[in-house]
Amino acid sequence: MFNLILFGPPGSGKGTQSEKLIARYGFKHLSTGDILRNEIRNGTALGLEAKSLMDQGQLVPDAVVIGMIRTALDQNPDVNGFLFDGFPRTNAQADALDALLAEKHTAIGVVLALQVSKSELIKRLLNRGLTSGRSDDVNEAVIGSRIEEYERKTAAVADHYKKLNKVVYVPGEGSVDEIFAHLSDQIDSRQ
Ligand code: B4P
Repeated sequence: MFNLILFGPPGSGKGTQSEKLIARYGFKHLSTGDILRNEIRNGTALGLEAKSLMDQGQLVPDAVVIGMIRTALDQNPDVNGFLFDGFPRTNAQADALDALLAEKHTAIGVVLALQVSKSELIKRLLNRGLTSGRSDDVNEAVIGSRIEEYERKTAAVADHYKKLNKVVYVPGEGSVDEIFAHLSDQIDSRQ
């Protein structure tokens, strides 16, 4: 089993590249953002709680997303590997993920960290907001809060995995196919 984390700030291309990676490698895609948006669409209590936080650009509580990931891991016992997209976003989430994978006698193989400048992130998210219908993409102040949350709480997750020698930085600017080629090279060299 080979598990990877696609890591980076909001708008760095995690969702975009995940689609291509699951098509090529057959990973099971686990995007906490997608799971949360699905809960919102279905009008669940969890979705309602998440929506108000997401609309302000804040993170959803750790216990909520860790519970979601625990359920998803239990529901997929026979996959070749997981691609974690947008998770973990805090050190508490990273500790929980390591423990959940250890229970299943597996671990994170590599953390691929996309590097994109702040101005490019803002440009991409505002651009996506024109068509995505995502309320967290239309307002520059909310986009700013999401980037601040990343700097305050999520950037440290890279340090957690650096101590384990698992982080590889990949340029996140350029064409989608160029970036995909860099990511694929990293995966191919480990499988
Ligand atoms: P996510 O759904 O994870 O969304 P994201 O960070 O905004 O998006 P992503 O990085 O995947 O977007 P992409 O670059 O692909 O999170 C949304 C919210 O959910 C969070 O703010 C938080 O509230 C909550 N949440 C999620 N997970 C959580 C967790 N674990 N803990 C707590 N809260 C959590 O796409 C951006 C745009 O860039 C697209 O329009 C794309 O077309 C474009 N793009 C991509 N690559 C490009 C390229 N190479 N060149 C030009 N444009 C490109």
